Amino acid sequence: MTLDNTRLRIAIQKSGRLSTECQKLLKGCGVKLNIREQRLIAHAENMPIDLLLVRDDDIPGLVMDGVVDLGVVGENVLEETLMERRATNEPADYSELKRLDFGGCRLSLAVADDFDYQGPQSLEGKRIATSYPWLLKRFMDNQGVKFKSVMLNGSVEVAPRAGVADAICDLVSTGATLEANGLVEADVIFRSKAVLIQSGTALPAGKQQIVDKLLPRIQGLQQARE
Ligand code: PRT
Ligand code: ZN
Repeated sequence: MTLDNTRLRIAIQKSGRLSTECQKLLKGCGVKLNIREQRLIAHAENMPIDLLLVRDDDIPGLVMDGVVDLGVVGENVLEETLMERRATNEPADYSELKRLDFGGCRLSLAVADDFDYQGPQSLEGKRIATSYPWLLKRFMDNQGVKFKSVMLNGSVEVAPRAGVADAICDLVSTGATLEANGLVEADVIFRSKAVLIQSGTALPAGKQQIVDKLLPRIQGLQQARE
């Protein structure tokens, strides 16, 4: 399957916490999808829309590089990518079309339940495991606290027990994962929801028309759920 550049390209998470809601959102907008396992691309049957099914971490970059026109991603991943790209002088333009009503979570500092946490200063000189080094650094810089970042892409919550770090900075929704690992939430550093973003460059008229059709439908769907 190939991509036709006259069709609106939307990147969504292939499988994970955002994928079901994203597909529901598109269906709710009247987009008929035929998503097959293992396929990277899905063509809408009734509108000139192609979906790219990818890892969530790749979505902001695909939008900012103009590889896709739209993307749905968590603000946590968006903001982290933005900070990294700005620091490395990579393209970082995009516009936010809509904050969505799913994917809610918070990025929080957490420590072992026997750690005497008196505020971010308690982490001075400590090792903090995270998948979000830029968001963590911004928060700690604002607090004037120096620390060592331990970059982990998964299993962040086991780092303190494994002796790899003194604290963690990870996503939390119910708090069950922290509790199961003997950790307590110490400070929230970022609150996130899923967002719909668009590439920074103007779209050709045909594609823009589709976006203008989708947006009020999304608005309507979200209002109906409120
Ligand atoms: O494979 P791919 O890279 O696409 O997926 P992923 O595993 O990186 O992401 P995924 O599917 O876990 O999450 C996608 C997005 O969902 C995140 O970037 C957030 O914007 C949002 N989201 C909402 C969450 C959570 N809630 C969440 N609870 N992402 C992750 N978690 C994890 C958290 O990391 C921790 O391991 O769930 C655990 C904590 O959950 P609770 O309920 O026990 O507190
Ligand atoms: Zn990911």
